[in-house]
Amino acid sequence: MTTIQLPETLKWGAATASYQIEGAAHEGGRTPSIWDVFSHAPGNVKNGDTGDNACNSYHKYKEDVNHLSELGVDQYRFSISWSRVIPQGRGELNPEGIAYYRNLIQELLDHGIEPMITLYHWDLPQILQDEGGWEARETTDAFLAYAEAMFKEFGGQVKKWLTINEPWCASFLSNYLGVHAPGKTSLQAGVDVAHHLMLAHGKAVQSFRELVPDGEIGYAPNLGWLEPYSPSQEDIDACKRGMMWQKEWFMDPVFKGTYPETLIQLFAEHGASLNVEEGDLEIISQPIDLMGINYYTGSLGRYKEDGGLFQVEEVPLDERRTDIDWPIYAEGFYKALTDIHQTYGDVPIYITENGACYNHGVEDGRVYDQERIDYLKQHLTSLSRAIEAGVPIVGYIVWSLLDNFEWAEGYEKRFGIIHVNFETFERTRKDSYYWYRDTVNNHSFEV
Ligand code: JJW
Repeated sequence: MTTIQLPETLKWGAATASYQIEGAAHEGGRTPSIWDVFSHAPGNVKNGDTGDNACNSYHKYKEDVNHLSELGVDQYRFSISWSRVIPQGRGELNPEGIAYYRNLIQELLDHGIEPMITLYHWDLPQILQDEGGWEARETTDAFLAYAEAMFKEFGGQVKKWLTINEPWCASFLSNYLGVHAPGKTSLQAGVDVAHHLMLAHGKAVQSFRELVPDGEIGYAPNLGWLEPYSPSQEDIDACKRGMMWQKEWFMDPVFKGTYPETLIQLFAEHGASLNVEEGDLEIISQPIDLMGINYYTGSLGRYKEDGGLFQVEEVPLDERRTDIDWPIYAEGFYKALTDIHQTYGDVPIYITENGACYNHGVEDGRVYDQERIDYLKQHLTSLSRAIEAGVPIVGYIVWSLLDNFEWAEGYEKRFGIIHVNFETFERTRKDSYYWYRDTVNNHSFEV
């Protein structure tokens, strides 16, 4: 046995997102988001699942905070539903929506758990989508107004903030690949949405400095790792191009104030242009206090002439995959973290999401999810190596506290360390919950 020792100073957390857990879609003055509309349209989500009820955390948040408290984590990362707090997208605040988050925050603080708020975790008010959504530049100002209202309401108690979750998913996966809401399939829409999300991020950061001067803010891009299949320059370049879409496209503008030329040209060859106005990149490259990284998967990558936009094909390492079919590649986590540190410097990093999909059910009151424990051990071992290599990692937040609405995959795909029965909303702690509790309390685990 080997003991993997994490620093005593590392912050531990668990994460969720509003549309994935709250339910109560028609309660408390909430209006539909793009995910309500998308999930209710046939064919978009497996089994026709919707977030109407989800985990019912809108009503069960106290029980959830109790589970967090017994878990012993330092932080809880959750997101605010824009449609709940500003039902018309712009303008008036909804007191019932504000009260829900105020109560949740108070409950967390009463249990000694630090809240970390994500402002945009994909659930744009549908009323704004009807006006063009993130393709419209005006939406960045609606976001700014929403962000400012939240900073004013909650900035006194909440000091850790994230603007945008997984901008690659919210732009390209949602507007070019058509997999997530609003389900469009236009590269131009993907490019426009991506830029507007980053502009919205920058605008919010600017105003955060005045409204929450003692707080910390960042964003949470997702990335996978592609390891060249062979040492050939072709494969090396193919992997670089493949990763550029998630890495450089969403990080260069923030840390360098530029977009990668190679990709601008590639998009242009496919008929899409980048529409940047004077001053945009200065806004986007406002210094941030923390960088969120969401990491789940990686592969070998090999050059392929007809391998899509980037001429790369993924060659999974072996047969080990989670139940959502994503290859397990813990080594890629270490490589991604050291690579980002090398490319972008010393910004403090939170792992804002890492976790595994396994669909175990409850047997005699227990959930035997040893596979999830193994996944977490492997990834925390990579994290430990990255910390030893000097990557400034300050926190690790597991995805997810609860099984929940896994977007286009519906409720079938379970990422929680707590099992949820989606008929009764009963929670059952999995073996991984108890393993994570011990790891959090000991700052170490055995492999
Ligand atoms: C890519 C599907 C090819 C969430 C993807 C689908 C194939 C046409 C998990 N992170 O639920 C990425 N998640 O809310 C945020 N991250 O392609 C949190 N990325 O398309 C978790 C899904 C994802 C994806 C899902």
